[in-house]
Amino acid sequence: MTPKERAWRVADAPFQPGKLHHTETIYTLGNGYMGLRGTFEEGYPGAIVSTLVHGLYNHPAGELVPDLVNMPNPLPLTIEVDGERFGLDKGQVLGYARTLDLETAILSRGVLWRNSRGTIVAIEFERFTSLAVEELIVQRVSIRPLSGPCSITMAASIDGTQTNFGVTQWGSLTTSSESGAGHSPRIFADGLTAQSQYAVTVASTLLSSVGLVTASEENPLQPDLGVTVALERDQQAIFDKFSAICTSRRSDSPRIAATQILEAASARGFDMLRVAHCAEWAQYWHDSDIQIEGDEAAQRALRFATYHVLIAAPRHDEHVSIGAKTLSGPGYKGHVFWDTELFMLPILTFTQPKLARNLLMYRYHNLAGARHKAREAGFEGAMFPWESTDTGEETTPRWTNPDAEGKRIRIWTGDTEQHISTDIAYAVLQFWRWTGDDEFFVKYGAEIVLDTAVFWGTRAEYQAATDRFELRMQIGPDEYHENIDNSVFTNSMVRWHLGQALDVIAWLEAKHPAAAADLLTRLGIDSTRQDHWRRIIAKMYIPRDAEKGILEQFDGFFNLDPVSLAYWTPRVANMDYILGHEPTQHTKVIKQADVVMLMALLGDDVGTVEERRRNWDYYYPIVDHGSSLSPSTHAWVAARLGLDAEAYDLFMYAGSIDLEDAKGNVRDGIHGAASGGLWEAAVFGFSGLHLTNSEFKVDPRLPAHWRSMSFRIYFQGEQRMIKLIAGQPSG
Ligand code: IFM
Repeated sequence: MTPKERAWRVADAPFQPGKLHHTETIYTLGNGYMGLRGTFEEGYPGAIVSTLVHGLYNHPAGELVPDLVNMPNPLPLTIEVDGERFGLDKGQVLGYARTLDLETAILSRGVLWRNSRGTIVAIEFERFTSLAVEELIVQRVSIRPLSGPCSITMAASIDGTQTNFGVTQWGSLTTSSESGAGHSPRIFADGLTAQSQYAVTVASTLLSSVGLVTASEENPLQPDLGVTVALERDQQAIFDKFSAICTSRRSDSPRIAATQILEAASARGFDMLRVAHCAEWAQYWHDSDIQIEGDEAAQRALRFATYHVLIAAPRHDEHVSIGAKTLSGPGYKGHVFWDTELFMLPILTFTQPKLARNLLMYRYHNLAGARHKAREAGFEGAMFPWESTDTGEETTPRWTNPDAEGKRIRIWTGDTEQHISTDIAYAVLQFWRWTGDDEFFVKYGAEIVLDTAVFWGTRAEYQAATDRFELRMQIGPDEYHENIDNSVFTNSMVRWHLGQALDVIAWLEAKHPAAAADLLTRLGIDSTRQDHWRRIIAKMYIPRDAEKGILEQFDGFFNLDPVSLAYWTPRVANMDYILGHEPTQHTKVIKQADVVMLMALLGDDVGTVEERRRNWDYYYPIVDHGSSLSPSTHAWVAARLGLDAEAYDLFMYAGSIDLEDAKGNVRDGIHGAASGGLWEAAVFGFSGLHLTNSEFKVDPRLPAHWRSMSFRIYFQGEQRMIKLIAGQPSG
């Protein structure tokens, strides 16, 4: 590979079955509408096949929570060479190379395969989920006999038997085929989800450069399009499969919509579809790429991370959001967490503001669910769910699935990990300040910021004995400690949030008095409530050891049992797995950036560099990085504290979580927050991008061997280029 190719490509050769699930995840394709896991066209034993569409949830009977529906699989291509079925677990694989080109979002694979009779063929696969036509999947296979003439049978099918690990989502699912004059035959799977009642059509057509394609419905729920051809040695046969996935979330008749997409795709043909797709990707990269000179590995990791946020970001739909595992696998059932707003959103706010707005609108449209959750818990305002789907209601499961001994663990995050309401407000304010999108803010954003403030105003508890406000029964970012009192992170963020809310009111009243009056009346924010917020701000309790100048992560944290992480080394398993869920709660080991997360978000507001450094010195040695959200945040803060070596190591660690499967769990899907977090570590950490009163500034701390780092951002509607050159100070 050339240096350019190395910086843009993720590849594997030879085939390693042990890495099957890892590579399925990292080779996921997507276009902000659907995610198509990188499984093989011909299948492989044990493969985790997954085709997910944003917003298409269903809550199956007997399951704890809703899940993203695993669609009928549109990928299958069965190839027979002289009657023998091709597969990487069959015959002899003489050559294999697979490449995801991040620049064009095209996955390709070349295989040299010999069947048991000695016939050798070269097979080339290519596929993409079109960025120009979101519902469209494009596949091409070319086959060339190398050892002599042979017969090839190609069958392109839709697998309607696909489930979510054995759980079916369909109330009804039927398959059919259509062979009409003037078009190549088509096959269909039409389904209606059992609980959520979404209608779905998956449709495919197959174009062959040789032979006549016919449809068959011989296999129940697996219709196929087949063609058998006799090829001379070196004669190439090309098969193009186009598939469309349409749902009633977008069209009244998904079947008609899918048919029209296939007709249009067949008329344009593979090459034109590819050109249109690549043109859209070129624009994506023009806006969102970070270029690093002097570090190929970091460059590739950043592009890989950026790619995975971009393929997951909804482009034309403001009623859906990105789940923690994007659309790349079954993890967390497609549920949306704070990962989106605090980790994945910034890259979009700064480089693709229209897409960031879509994601924030998802929260706006789901305010009803947040208000419902607050009311149910006895509060006012809006308390966003810890895990969210298409309804906006809380969808965190209350229990884990039973283990081998039938034991279940209570999951508390849906009840008490409440900081998400402030995290969302933080993201709205960040978006507004950087984009200057007053129209969004006045109409939608302010309502999110203010109604979540209303919630906190009723949630904060006044303790007369100490004359202070407290927040009890919380889970901070460090989920190893549940239902604790006075999380420094949460209390500090809430204090900050209420202060911002008061500023927002003042701004609205000055600039948009009519809108202000309407909003404040609707949300019941009168002067008494505002005075109450001022009291909370003045008297919010923030636990700290004043003598040592260190924040105490929550009440009683300093008295917990110390644990030496060095003792438990080398270690891939998380500490709560090693020590046990309950015992870990009594230790001073933390799951992820917590006080450090606060320092990332609020920077100087948390203290001087020296004060923050003291906190870093205390918390860094006890962090387990048991969550993929942790290393990138640490890298960001380390860079700001001038800890250059740590910053770079943590940055590369964050970059390896998915690319190298550093935590051994990528089979479940991409860690979307680790991807977005890598961009944050580069931009907020290494470049030091920050806002001053009316402009932005950088304060670079580039890793010593980086010659330069360049990127574009949108600031107040205008695209700006930032180029940082090693050794050159810039302010
Ligand atoms: O949101 C995170 C949380 O911070 C740590 N556990 C996993 C969640 C989803 O990524």
